[in-house]
Amino acid sequence: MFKKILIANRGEIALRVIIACRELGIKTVAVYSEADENSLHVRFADEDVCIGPARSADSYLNVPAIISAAEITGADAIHPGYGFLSESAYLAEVCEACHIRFIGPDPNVIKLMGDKSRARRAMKKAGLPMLPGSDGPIDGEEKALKIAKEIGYPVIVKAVAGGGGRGMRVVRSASELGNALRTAQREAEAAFGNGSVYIEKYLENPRHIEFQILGDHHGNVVHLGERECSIQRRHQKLVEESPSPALTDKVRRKMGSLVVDAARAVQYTNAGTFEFLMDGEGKFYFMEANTRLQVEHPVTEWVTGIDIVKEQIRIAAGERLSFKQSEVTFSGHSIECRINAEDPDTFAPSPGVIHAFSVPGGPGVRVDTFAHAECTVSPYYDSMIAKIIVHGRDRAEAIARMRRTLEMTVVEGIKTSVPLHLRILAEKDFAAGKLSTGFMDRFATAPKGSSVSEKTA
Ligand code: MV4
Repeated sequence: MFKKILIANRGEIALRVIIACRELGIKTVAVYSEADENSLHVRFADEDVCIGPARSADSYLNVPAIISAAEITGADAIHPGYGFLSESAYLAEVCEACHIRFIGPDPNVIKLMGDKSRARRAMKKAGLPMLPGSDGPIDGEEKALKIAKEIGYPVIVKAVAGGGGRGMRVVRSASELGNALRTAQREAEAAFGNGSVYIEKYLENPRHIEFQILGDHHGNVVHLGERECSIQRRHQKLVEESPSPALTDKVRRKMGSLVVDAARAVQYTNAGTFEFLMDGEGKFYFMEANTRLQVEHPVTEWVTGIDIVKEQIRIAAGERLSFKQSEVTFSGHSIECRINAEDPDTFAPSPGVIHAFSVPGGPGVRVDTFAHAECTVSPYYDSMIAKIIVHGRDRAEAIARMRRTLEMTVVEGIKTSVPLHLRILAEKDFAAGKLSTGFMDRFATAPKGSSVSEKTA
């Protein structure tokens, strides 16, 4: 087992990894930017190294600085968390060259899944259900028109290097296709330095359902069920839950086994998430695979009782999975609300100093956060300040638990999304489990000053 792990991240996820290391008896190294000197992840790590100025590009994305910090402190492994370098095949390769274990999949698998069009082909071959689309990147408007005509409008143009919604264009008729192609290519080139795009049939208001898997280095792969993440705005998830209200045990077993077979086909190791779109008839279509630990992993941990971060570490150290698929059981219902430092009506970021911070505990409540009274929410990073995760025997109990927890949450000094979450939970469709990626459209961005909830949450 590793003796010392460097955590190449900040905020709540750096703390989450430190928690797993402490329970496993592994020493930790925090890296931090000049903006994070007083953060809890620095306080609770055994050692810490400043890796640069506040800007992410100069610190949390600085591979030489992170590798140097690992070498200086003698860390055996690097956990990248999520975001930042978590899906960087380059970091994984540099780690390999420096004899530092990267806690994540093999660089070749990261590269495969990072190319959304290649991933599509590989996963189709491995047996996952797909929407009709181009078999590779589009070369020229003529071919695009031909493919779009075959699969039928609407279609969606997506960046090969994309994911998370950047460089996408929905096209509803042939007359729009040329412009959409050029715009998507230009956006993709600017955002990723790679202008390649591909085409898929566009599904209106689908559900977003993703399967969590774990694979070890001995050929064992298991799935930990699904998460429903349909409640999102501008490709930022707001509420996630497990199980999905739309799945039966039978469909979970069927989809789970398809995903496990597909992961095995590419020799997938460590933690992974396979994202699907689900249509109104309950049909699934593979969208993309994420080769990192995800923000919303706690809902899966709570319904399965499996500590995903500990498993990632054990797997990276070469241990076998300690359980079989038949030993993975699902119990109750878990919901996560992402609390962001933002205006609940305009969604504008609201960085600053938090003067008071309190989330009630009680049965079935978990809070993953770096926040505390008098801490600073920096404008340099993601606006998420806390994840509130609840568990109940069933979905109704989980919803009631989340509502009472949010009602008793105190955050003073900055605005937060707590009031928005209370409005989401109060929706009839939410209670009924009628979710889709269009759910948030009903909460149109209000003009500034038009709402009573513009006070501090
Ligand atoms: C789609 C889609 C409908 N049809 N692909 C958005 C993020 C990116 N990873 C893929 N996305 C979508 N791809 C087809 N063929 C709708 C979306 C989409 C979406 C997906 C998941 C969660 C929220 C979403 C919000 C808008 C669009």
